[in-house]
Amino acid sequence: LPLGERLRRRIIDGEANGLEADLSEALGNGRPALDIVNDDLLDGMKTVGELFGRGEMQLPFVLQSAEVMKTAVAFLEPHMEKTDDDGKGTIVLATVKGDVHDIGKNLVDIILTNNGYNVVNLGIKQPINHILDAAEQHRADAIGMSGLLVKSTVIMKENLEEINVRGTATRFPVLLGGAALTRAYVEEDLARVYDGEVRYARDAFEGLRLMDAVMN
Ligand code: B1M
Repeated sequence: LPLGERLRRRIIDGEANGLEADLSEALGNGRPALDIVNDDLLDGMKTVGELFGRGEMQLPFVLQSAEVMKTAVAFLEPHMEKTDDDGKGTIVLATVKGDVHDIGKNLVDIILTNNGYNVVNLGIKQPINHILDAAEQHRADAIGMSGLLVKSTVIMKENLEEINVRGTATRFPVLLGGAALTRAYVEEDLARVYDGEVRYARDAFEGLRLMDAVMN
């Protein structure tokens, strides 16, 4: 198989044996680490999601694919481009209550960190009071919430309402991302609910652009 296809298959099959050799080969061919993530690895995860959604793949195998994905990203991370300037701003990042999906959130962390932001990554299943406590404690410039389940889109709405109620001195700008969201739901429906600014990030790079906009 061609290298890109081989990498894609490693994610789908959850096969870590030989993964690092393949990734090294791809890097050796001059491919930027982020392109490998975006073009090959994420494409494999997309297929995993489709197979699982059709009932053609069982959950333990999805978990195995996720583990291989994480190993691959960790291997590639030191090869990603980084800016020299840091301290561009602080964001508190979390996967919302009830949701364990964190691969996308952690990619957002990597991209923002590599581009000069201080990221306070709280992890998964985070209730809004934890997120707000951390945002206040770290004097965050923004809050980022991730969630992949349909029910997480409802949690995000409740979280925005909770930020309104808690009446924090700063109305944190909020970035939302995750596969179950749509731009219209965030920027029309949720924007009506929230007293501050709430924006949708389709991917980690849009997250970076939005964070740059918040800081300007
Ligand atoms: Co889950 N899962 N899963 N799963 N899983 C989905 C989300 C699902 C769509 C699969 C399907 O049915 N086709 C489905 C949700 C359906 C729904 O809600 N209607 C689903 C389900 C049902 C479940 C369980 C309920 C299954 C079960 O137990 N019966 C369970 C839920 C547990 C829970 O959360 N309470 C579950 C569990 C799991 C695993 C643990 C096995 C594993 C997660 C491992 C982990 O993350 N550590 C897993 C996986 C891997 C998936 C799929 C296959 C892949 C997700 C992924 O990592 N994608 C997923 C299918 C899918 O998404 N279509 C699926 C790659 C990742 C890079 O993409 O996170 O979307 P993503 O991030 C993107 C953008 O969304 C964006 O940037 C990233 C790319 O640059 N982004 C942000 C994300 N967050 C952002 C935040 C930002 C900005 C951008 O700023 C704040």
